[in-house]
Amino acid sequence: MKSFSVVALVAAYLANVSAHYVLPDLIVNGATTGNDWQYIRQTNNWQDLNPVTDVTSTDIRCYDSLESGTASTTSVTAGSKVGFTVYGGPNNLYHDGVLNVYMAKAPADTDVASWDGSGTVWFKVYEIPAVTDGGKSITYPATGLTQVIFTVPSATPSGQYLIRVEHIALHVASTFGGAQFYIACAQVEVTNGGTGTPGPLVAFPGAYTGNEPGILINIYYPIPANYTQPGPPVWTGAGSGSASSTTGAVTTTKATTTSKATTATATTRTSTTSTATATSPPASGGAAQYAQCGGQGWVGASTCASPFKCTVVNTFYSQCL
Ligand SMILES: *[C@@H]1O[C@H](CO)[C@@H](O)[C@H](O)[C@H]1NC(C)=O
Ligand SMILES: [Cu+2]
Repeated sequence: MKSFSVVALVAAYLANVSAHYVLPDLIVNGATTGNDWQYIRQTNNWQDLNPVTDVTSTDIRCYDSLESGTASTTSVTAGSKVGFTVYGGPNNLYHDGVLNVYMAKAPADTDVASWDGSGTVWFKVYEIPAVTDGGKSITYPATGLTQVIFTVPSATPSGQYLIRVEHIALHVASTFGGAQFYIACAQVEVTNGGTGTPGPLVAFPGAYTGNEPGILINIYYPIPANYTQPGPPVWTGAGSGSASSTTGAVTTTKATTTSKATTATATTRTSTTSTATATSPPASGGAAQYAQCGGQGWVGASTCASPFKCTVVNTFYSQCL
């Protein structure tokens, strides 16, 4: 958290007794870009770090109802890796829980910076479910992450998007409203996009009722024999058209705010090194540990790298375990 004042740091430190967190910085191709809340909408909990627990509130979308919405938009290449940093006490996704990343395309005539993300417009691009083994144990690969990194599907059409990350902490989720949602929304312009049709689409609020088996759950006893990840299946873009080349070009537009006047400093940084990122499943050797390897609609790799086995988690998701 780079731009916190000392007062804010102390306030945040005091709030840390309950081990909460925020996701304030965008990562583009492995590098943290801009300042805190520059490309990510400042969330209501930027100081107290408290989660959203009401899945029917509009704050389940981007958790920014009390903030003024001054984030900038930065470019990301379709097919490239994008992510969020984690700040809190400690600086990681501390609680046992699961993670989802959704994207939503702003209407063609609307600047994403002034778009609220309402409507049935969100599709899932990434998830990290809990891992179960029939009741002996349950583990959470998302827990402890200091950053969340995922690939923007190369078939994603070019245009302006919100990217919404949610970590669903399940440590007190055994009563209704107990699950804690740690949320952030980034503003990006996807370039070099493809011709896919993202879906299935859901709305926030609307995607969850709070009664889902993966949200209203006692994770301790009895140990869940299986886990159902909340939300629709991941859209990988597999099978859809994608951009002809991946150049790894990054264009960053920084809006530097000085007092009340806004001085827009356009900084264009184009990487000349070709860093074609592998977005398709490995041709040989199979998918990595924890990677998806099957499920309804899945058309990616169905084999796992040794020694992992493709294991059915639910109808929509099989995973290399
Ligand atoms: C486990 O699977 C059963 C049968 O499909 C389902 O009813 C239950 O909700 C699942 N439990 C969780 C925690 O997802
Ligand atoms: Cu907490």
